[in-house]
Amino acid sequence: MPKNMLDGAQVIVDYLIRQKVPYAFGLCGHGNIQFIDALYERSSDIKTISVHHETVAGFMADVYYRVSGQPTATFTSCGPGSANLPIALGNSFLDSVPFLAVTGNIPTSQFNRGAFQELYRHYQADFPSTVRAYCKRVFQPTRGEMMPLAVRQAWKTMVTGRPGPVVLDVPFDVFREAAAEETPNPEEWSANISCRCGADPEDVTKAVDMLLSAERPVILIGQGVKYGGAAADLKALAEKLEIPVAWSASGTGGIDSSHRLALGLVARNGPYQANHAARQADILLALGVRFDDRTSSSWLPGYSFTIPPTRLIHVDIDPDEIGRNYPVALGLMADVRTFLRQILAALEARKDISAKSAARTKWLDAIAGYRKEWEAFVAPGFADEGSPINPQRAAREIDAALPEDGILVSDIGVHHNWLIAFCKAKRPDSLIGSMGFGPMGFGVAGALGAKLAAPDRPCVSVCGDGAFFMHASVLGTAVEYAIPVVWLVWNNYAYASIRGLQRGYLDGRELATDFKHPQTGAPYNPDFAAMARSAGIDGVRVDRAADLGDAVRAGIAAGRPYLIDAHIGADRNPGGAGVWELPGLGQSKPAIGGRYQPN
Ligand SMILES: Cc1ncc(C[n+]2csc(CCOP(=O)(O)OP(=O)(O)O)c2C)c(N)n1
Ligand SMILES: [Mg+2]
Repeated sequence: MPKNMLDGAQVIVDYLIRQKVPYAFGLCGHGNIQFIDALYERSSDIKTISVHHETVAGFMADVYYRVSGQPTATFTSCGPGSANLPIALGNSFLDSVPFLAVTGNIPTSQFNRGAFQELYRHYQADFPSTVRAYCKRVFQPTRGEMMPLAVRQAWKTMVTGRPGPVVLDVPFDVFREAAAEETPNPEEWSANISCRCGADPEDVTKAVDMLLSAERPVILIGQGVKYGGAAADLKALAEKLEIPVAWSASGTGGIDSSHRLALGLVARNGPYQANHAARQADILLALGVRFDDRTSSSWLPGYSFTIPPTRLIHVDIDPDEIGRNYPVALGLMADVRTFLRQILAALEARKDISAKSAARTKWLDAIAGYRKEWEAFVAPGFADEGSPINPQRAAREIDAALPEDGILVSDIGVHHNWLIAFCKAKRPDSLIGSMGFGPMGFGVAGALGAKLAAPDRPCVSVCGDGAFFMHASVLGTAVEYAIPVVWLVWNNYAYASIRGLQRGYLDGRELATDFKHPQTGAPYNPDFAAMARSAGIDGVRVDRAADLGDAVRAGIAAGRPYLIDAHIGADRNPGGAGVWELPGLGQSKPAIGGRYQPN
């Protein structure tokens, strides 16, 4: 290599450092040892975390971003090593979270020869086809000198517009080929690009007119509010116009749940006041929301929404999401925060605002009535002292034990449904979950990424027994890197969310959804607390609701990795005012209220 030349791997690592990436998460293989060597060279500038399953690396990178706003990178080998990654890529892609996945591939000189771990039967070195549907873009530089362009374009694609994970697939020889004398300058290529586009000023006026003329307005917030840093402006608008705010599961925490205007989750398992207000709204201002089936009661009118006659103002950075599922009275491609600031500025010039806000009393009083009905409906669950622990009570105990700045990372399953229904998120990152792809293991591994992103904040993973067993390797990673997270294993001896579907939709024909001892038929699981102890981690078992909060507090106070094996009842699902349909199998029924039919 000519003097002063950086090779392909060095260009990537140097560029990551210039982009202030503090961590690379990954797992070795022959296909990426040269990349790891470049990380070794720069180990005082970027820290390498070696995990025990590639998916864990992706989930850590994902949640690191959700907490810190800083994208990081993963590294995986060729063939199976990188083939373990698409679950994490899909998760981040659907939830619009960026990370750079550096995947190894076979040497270009061996393309299409069927070398060890080459996917070649449709196209040479064909990892890009594997991940095409799972990420925002794939780059595959095939010569060293292509690397500077690939790495800067990959980064820019990842962070601009609607963010998402990008794959940089690097053939073996390209890691070591001479690439450049210096890396591209992030100041020139991505740091100064802003995607904070506003809406057309005429449309801003229309939106203001619609909001001011509304009698029953509701604001619905999604992830765009959280990741767009729009929480403060949202609160300002809600308070200025006295408009109640509901959220999709992805928008949880975009407004403090205990704010007087906060309605709660709109979903099949959402509270009565949130669904019943959203479906009666005359104007619905949707900010950075996707209107997926779980938010929308499977798009069945009258449960979560009734659009039309509700007139929808839908604002999103990605126009593909506007008009995907509901017709719009006003669809605006814009950054949510910029849009909110435009609206707030436009309202300054309007005179009649306080009269309009005061006229909202009737609507807010009606909502207060719905809230009362809901609170009476759920009250018994909070008082249940039974064992195994009532799941609604469990959600409340866990939530109450977390301090103001605590971060709860949820996994996927029935526990997630309970958490999003009953945790009172205070901040945009109080309750983190995977909302689009929903892979088991997200919360098990993601909590490690959260803790690295916020070392001073308590980070608790609440995960199913199924998912924890699937990804129990995280215990080793927490020990090896001294990452003091708390795992609360929501132990119900089953893939309970799916067993619930068999019970609800298939006349109780249960198969392959619970964990049983072969001889006795008794519920079976490994002893998770003992498993943790075998890894050098404190592990405790909890059977009583009254002990759950103390266990969480003790885990947080330990300052070391900690596991709580919590025995929680499986036979309940969180009921709400919405429904969910599995086409062909039927619809669930709302647990409170019915279908709203406008006059
Ligand atoms: C990787 C992956 N495999 C399968 C599923 C389908 N699935 C969704 S929830 C669930 C059950 C999870 O069981 P557990 O972790 O014990 O959580 P629980 O529902 O019991 O709270 C399954 C199998 C999934 N989402 N992700
Ligand atoms: Mg379970």
